Amino acid sequence: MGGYTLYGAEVSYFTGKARAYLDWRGVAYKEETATEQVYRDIILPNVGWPVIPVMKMPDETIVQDTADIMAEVERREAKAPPAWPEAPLQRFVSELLHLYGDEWLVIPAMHYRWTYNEDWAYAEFGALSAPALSPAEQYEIGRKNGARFKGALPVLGVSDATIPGIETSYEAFLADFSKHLEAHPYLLGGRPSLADFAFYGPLYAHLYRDPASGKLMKRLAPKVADWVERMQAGGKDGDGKLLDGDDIPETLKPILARQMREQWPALVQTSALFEGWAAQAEPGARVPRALGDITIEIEGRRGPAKARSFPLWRLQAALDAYDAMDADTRARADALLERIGGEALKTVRLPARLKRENCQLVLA
Ligand SMILES: N[C@@H](CCC(=O)N[C@@H](CS)C(=O)NCC(=O)O)C(=O)O
Repeated sequence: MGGYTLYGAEVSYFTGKARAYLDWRGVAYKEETATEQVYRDIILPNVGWPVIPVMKMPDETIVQDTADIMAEVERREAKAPPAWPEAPLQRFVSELLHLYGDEWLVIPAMHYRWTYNEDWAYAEFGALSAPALSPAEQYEIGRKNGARFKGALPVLGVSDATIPGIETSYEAFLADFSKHLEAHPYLLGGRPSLADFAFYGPLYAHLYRDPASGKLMKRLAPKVADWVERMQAGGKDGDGKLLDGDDIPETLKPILARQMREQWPALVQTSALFEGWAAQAEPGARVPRALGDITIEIEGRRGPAKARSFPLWRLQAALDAYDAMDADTRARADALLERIGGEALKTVRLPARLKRENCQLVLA
């Protein structure tokens, strides 16, 4: 049997997330750059669409989606402590922050990359796709490949109307996260867990590593840059434990409150469009990547975005964690939700369930 192989890229958000998890988990794996050849020979035939990261398991099974990769490695390795916190309120909060890191911090990550690091990104994209070519040839390839990613900006809701709000929000997020890091080395205490891996995707691959963005982070939030570096080193510097008593750090509440203000309304609009789509679809039908148009609002700036369906999948995981709680935990969760402006999560549910099949999101 072979070992684990992670196909991805240093510039890639979700490869960063998977890598941080694997390094913390301490499993032996190799990382291979997703060149054009890797897309052609491994990713497209097994996954069906061009996406990274993709993980080959020791038995050659191919897994896509970082949550599935992590869950599969957790299952195979059965190591302690687990990446998903066991305490029920911490698990729920982890899934909320997972949803935020994966599906909302992508907005500042992509905005800063393509507004302030565009040429650099083209060179990087070209170098990883065609490592043997000259820098000029790589730049041309990078422009072509990068166009697909830059093209995601309007889908995410990055526009002239929203950019000032995105920047205000990101800077405030950095301030809130810095305050948290003064009190705790990681999001839920003395070791990384699910939410840290999800935050690392944007905060490393784009917002730390892209040169102009990294400069901004180091200037405004050196503690966050330090967290990135500690995560990069495997996240082993804390006391190895999450907070006792299923506690949620006080300093996470401003971050969660921001998520409720900004991301929740987008999810509610997306869920309403999903309802219309699901009413016409059969179980097993592939959910379209976008379900229509929504309006997002960030720090008072409103603008159009696409109703991306994938965030509903992460939301379902968070709601499932809430619904699995016993009465005492639920009372603590409800008090937290009231504090962060998230009361709606007590009762609002997705109109239909989702599941994953063959690396795709489908109607359950
Ligand atoms: N939910 C997926 C997202 C993966 C993803 O969006 N990867 C990006 C690179 S960081 C990509 O390849 N995107 C191509 C696309 O969305 O078309 C995961 O967690 O693995």
